[in-house]
Amino acid sequence: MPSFPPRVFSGVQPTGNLHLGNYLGAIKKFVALQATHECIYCVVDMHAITVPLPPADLRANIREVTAAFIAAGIDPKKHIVFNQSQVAEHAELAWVFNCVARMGWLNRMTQFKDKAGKNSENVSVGLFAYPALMAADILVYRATHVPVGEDQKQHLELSRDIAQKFNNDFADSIAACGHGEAFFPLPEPLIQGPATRVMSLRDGSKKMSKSDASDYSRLNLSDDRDTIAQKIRKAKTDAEPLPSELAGLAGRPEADNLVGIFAALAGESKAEVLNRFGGQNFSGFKAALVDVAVDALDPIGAEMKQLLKDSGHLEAILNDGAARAREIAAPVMTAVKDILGFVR
Ligand code: AQP
Repeated sequence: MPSFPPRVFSGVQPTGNLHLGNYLGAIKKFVALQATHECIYCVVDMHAITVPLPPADLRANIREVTAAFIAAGIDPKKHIVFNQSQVAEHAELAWVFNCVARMGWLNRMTQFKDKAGKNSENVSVGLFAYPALMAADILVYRATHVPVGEDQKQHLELSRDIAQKFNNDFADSIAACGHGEAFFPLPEPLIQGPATRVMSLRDGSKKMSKSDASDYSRLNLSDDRDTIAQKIRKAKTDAEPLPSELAGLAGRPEADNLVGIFAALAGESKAEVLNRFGGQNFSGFKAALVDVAVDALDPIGAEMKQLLKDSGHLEAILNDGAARAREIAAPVMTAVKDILGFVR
């Protein structure tokens, strides 16, 4: 496989209730990667319509995710922040990938099974085809690195399979069109750290999620100090004190989750957190967790509120980002058409 210039791409769905899991699993890493990589961050609104969403909510959510990106520290001038539907090449390449990906591959996607549940005959075709669109999002920029939470690992593997199959199926044409041995890189997931899968505050076996009916299951980026404090105080725990060693977290999903959240927010390892709090009961630990959570989230929430007062400014950021994203995506899509044999 030839080497491709490093480029980061990732996205967040504008489906409302942006939460601590989205922040620690994705957005915080987006911010850090800006120092070392060229980054493209996308509000993936076309993914958001795979489930029913009222247009007014979608519009508000797109602004909310944009505001969260900027408030968390993404620089839209140095890097690219844009909205997926404003760059038509995502949809164009997704169709090509629908014809590259195999039904059997998509049938194995656990997120589809979770989201469709018993209702799989009635969910949208888009929900099923979601991972092919996600592959197009990444590969239309020939991105090499994708920071995501643990839940997206399987979709990333599928993106690599699609890229590999395209490179294999069209190898002769790729070479004949002057693109060498491979047209698409195999994108690498970036999933590290203590909070790659933040769990619900109400149930340590369930992922913290935007769609959980209970607002107490998550810390939203828009929560104020009092709400953050109240949700942490009410978070489910067990009756034992915190262990001093990592092994003591086994079989204690709620304790493990809160320690992981503390570690990620404080920039420590879970072992360091246990070193400090091992043997203590949850009330002292939760009070310290409130402090680190408020320190990390409150400035972001406050800045989001400010930014959301000026939707014109947020839209200008998205328009500028879309124009710059298109400059990268359009020649990639033109090359894909030539490789496929489309007549332009
Ligand atoms: N609980 C989580 N822990 C760590 N990372 C998470 N992410 C989501 N939940 C967690 C990461 O956040 C990024 C954006 O996610 P998304 O909005 O595109 O979609 P999602 O994974 O479907 O998010 P939700 O919050 O769970 O939404 P619903 O309830 O609609 O399913 C991704 O990198 C994701 O890994």
